[in-house]
Amino acid sequence: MIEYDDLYKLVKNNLSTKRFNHTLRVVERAIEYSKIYNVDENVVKLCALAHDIAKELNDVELSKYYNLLDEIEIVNASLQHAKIGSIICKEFDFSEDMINSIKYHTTGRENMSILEKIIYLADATESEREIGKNYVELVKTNIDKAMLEISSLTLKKLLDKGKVIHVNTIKCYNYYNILLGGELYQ
Ligand code: DGI
Ligand code: FE
Ligand code: FE
Repeated sequence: MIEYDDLYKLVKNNLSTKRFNHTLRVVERAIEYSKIYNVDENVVKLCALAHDIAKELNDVELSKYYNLLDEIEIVNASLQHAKIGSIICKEFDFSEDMINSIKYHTTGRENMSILEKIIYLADATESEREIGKNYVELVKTNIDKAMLEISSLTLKKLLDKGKVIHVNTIKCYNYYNILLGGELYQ
């Protein structure tokens, strides 16, 4: 598998300073969560570092992957980087679970692995996320409730803005809502 320092250089070269600094804050948050949930810190660090690797690819680079996108990803730029990033990560010899943590970091999905949840939630709760940063304690104490709260916030924000909703975003929200017995609104 790729070394952290090599991936660090690669990601740094592919992202703006602003986006790279976000990535480093996600790495920090993901390390915090990995300690609580006993997930291999090196694995978590690599996934957090790579999670937005495809965020700033130009249209020509993105177009190489268009045949692999579904009909919602095709029309929505903010969804493409997760799927395309996960394809790029195959080159780093990432495990299936690591690849999935990149693939589903934007939408989430039903029944996520602990690694997938850590990357999704570290991204949403990094220290400069205006609302998300308030959920750090919840992530540490009840990660599934945090999944419900964060996916609910995302869904509301997207609906308010009239965005197209990916089926995985809905599946994620419903899965954690049912898992918790619909407790969010009780
Ligand atoms: O890449 P980041 O900005 O760090 O964060 P992200 O990958 O979690 O999310 C990128 C954007 O994708 C964010 O503005 C929310 C949006 N998003 C998440 N789920 C959906 C979505 N956009 C649409 N249209 N549909 C979704 O289901
Ligand atoms: Fe992202
Ligand atoms: Fe991100």
